[in-house]
Amino acid sequence: RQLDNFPKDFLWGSASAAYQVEGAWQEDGKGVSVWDDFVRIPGKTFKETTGDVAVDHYHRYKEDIALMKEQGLKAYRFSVAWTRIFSEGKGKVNQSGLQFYIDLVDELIRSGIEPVLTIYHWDLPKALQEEYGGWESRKIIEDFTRYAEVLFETFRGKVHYWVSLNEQNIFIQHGYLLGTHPPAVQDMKRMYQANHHANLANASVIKLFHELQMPGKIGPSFAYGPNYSFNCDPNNVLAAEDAEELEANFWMDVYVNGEYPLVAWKYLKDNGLAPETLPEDTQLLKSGKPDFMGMNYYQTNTMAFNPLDGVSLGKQNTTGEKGTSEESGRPGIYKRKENPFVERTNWDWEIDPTGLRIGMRRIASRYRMPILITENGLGEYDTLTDKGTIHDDYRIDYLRQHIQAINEAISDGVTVLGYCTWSYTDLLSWLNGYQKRYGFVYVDQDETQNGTLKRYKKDSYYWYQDVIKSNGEKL
Ligand code: GCO
Repeated sequence: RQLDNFPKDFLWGSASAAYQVEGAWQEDGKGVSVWDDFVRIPGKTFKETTGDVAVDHYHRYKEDIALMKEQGLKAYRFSVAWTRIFSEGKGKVNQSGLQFYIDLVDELIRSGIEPVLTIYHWDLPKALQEEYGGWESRKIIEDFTRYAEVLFETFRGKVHYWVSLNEQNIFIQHGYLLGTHPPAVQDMKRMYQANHHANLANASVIKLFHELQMPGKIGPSFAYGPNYSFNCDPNNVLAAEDAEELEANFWMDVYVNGEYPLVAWKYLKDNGLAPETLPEDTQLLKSGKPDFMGMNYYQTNTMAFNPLDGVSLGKQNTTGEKGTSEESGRPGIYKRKENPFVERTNWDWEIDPTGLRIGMRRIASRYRMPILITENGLGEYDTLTDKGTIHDDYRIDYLRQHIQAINEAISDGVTVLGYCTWSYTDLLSWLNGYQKRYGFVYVDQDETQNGTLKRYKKDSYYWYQDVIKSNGEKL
């Protein structure tokens, strides 16, 4: 089959997040975030790693952007740390914190790189968590909207691509169900309530963006793992549909249509899990429709029927060893199984490029909206040779297959604005420390956080350079 070309203005990008790269956790008036706090609780992260220094992007952003420019990168997705703008989450703007992002954006623009700004990538101000329980209170809506407004005013006309919330489904489920992210709660009822407020906050910010007639586009980044049925047993097919309803449509339907999906809502009601809502909520949710769907893609989920006395939550694999993820699911509905048809990474993540194409088609046909791939990449161990090179052919293979899948999705009729690999430089993996590397640029930061922080280009850096130059022809 003859594939379509990538669009001429396709954004060949790469991504990062403030807490994972910046460091400088107490500099220039920055306040404390829930993550600054959480990583200090013994046993929460791999070998107690923190983002205090991370890869020191705060001081080395010029060097990092110079590498992007040399590579020919078209777009760089980064996030703003809320606590640099408002140290306590609200009140008076901290000008020196804001200045860092003004300088960063200016440097990107000077280098011909389109900034893609993520407003929230999980680093909630600790002050708001303490004052009113963060996402568990409706007060968050006003504070989050004010914070976004400052960014809109500051970067109007400079930043044209905005991501509202990054992976709401992940930070909510890890924070309130699995307990592996702050605030480390394990309570489904509270989870759905916090999630409802996040939906409202998200809609409020998108609504404001449109009211202000901001030039550009805004959308959330959803961590989408399309659900497969384990086989053609109708009970397993139903399980996969239920998983799609409760784990995917449950978020994306609200973003796009302002309404929870039918089957999921009934399930929540019947199980006493439905969030409290106000009559005016629907109107707000409906007035915050995104311009695109940001899709973070790593893997798919294979689902089978789960009996009432079956598995519930599984343990998260943070050890870095293969085969340590346990089955997990919802009793009476579905459970996750290993997919026998795909390979796995060293962190037990399934490698499934076709799943990316399937997910993109589902989004495009259900919501009729353009997609920006805001994350996709391979977390692996890398070896720095004596010559200062890194031969990461496994990463090249991974990215090549996924770009191919995007090309196929485009040829299927999906509108795609761009592709941001995760990540640009190596960075802190929230729970896996610095050994799990995703970047094109290797950073000498070891497990004990005693690296030189020196940057080295991996083989994938040069490979992506050619991909960009040829607009996806040379894979
Ligand atoms: C990790 C994760 C992250 C996420 C990203 C989500 O290893 O910690 O893969 O890097 O992909 O932060 O938006």
